[in-house]
Amino acid sequence: WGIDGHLIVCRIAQPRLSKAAADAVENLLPAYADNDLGSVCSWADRVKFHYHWSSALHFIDTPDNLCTYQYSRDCKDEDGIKDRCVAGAINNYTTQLLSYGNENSASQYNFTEALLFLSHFMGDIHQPLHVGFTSDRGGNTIDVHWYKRKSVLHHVWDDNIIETEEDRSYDSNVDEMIDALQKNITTIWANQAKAWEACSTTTCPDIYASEGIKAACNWAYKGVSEDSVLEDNYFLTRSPIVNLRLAQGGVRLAATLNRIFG
Ligand code: DCM
Ligand code: DCM
Ligand code: DCM
Ligand code: ZN
Ligand code: ZN
Repeated sequence: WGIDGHLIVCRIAQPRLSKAAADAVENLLPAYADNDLGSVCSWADRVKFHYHWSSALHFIDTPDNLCTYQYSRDCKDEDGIKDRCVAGAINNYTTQLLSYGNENSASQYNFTEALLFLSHFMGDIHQPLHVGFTSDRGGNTIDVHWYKRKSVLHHVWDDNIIETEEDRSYDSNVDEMIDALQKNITTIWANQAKAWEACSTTTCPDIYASEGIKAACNWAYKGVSEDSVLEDNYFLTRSPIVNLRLAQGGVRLAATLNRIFG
């Protein structure tokens, strides 16, 4: 996701935290965040170049046209980095944060960075094209038009659909979009939201990634080819999927943090 997608995920998550998790997050956030997780939800994108190793942790490449995900096949050890994909990163930062508060762990990890990475990657794993095909780099090499403007399919899903929805439905105000999604989570999605949280361990990135590649095949790639013009028909049928994935990302980030700090 771009900046707004990540902001939406973190703003949905933070009010859903238990007292224990909210306290831990407040202690771990840098002072300049002013206890607003949303304000640092894109930190991981800004440090990609400085922490070069981290740039491969924002996505998973799956085999072209297979429309399936398997951890052992798709999240390999590469370039000296173990479990190099967004599902591996979620597992690793979850494990780090589970040792927060333990004696002797204080010097081992930077728990602030672990929280910021986990909060960001929980968003990215819910962007369908962050679990896309290998040869097109998750839609980055597919040139399209978004209405009159040049774009690439990956960017349509990171940013364009969200921006168009904000402009059309929320008077260009992202806070209004966040309010609307939060309202849906407690009303029409309330039963589903319980199921989104379910996870027999602390976090379940393999579930999120499997859903992601299915959504990529069924909605993101479907009907799109090089130089496709994507406009109302695509926007109106895909924006509900974007809304769902943003909501799932926020609910699951909160559920994961609640399990970690519970
Ligand atoms: N981004 C940023 N600064 C950078 C690189 C990326 O703010 N130097 C943000 C804006 C992009 C988003 O990251 O919309 C894309 O991130 P990704 O490429 O991980 O989806
Ligand atoms: N930051 C942090 N924890 C760290 C390193 C950085 O909270 N261990 C914060 C301080 C920076 C912010 O992230 O002001 C953005 O980082 P950068 O300036 O590298 O983009
Ligand atoms: N990306 C992806 N899959 C890839 C390569 C990149 O999902 N195989 C994502 C990371 C960024 C965006 O696409 O969000 C742009 O990547 P880059 O900055 O590497 O062009
Ligand atoms: Zn992206
Ligand atoms: Zn990212």
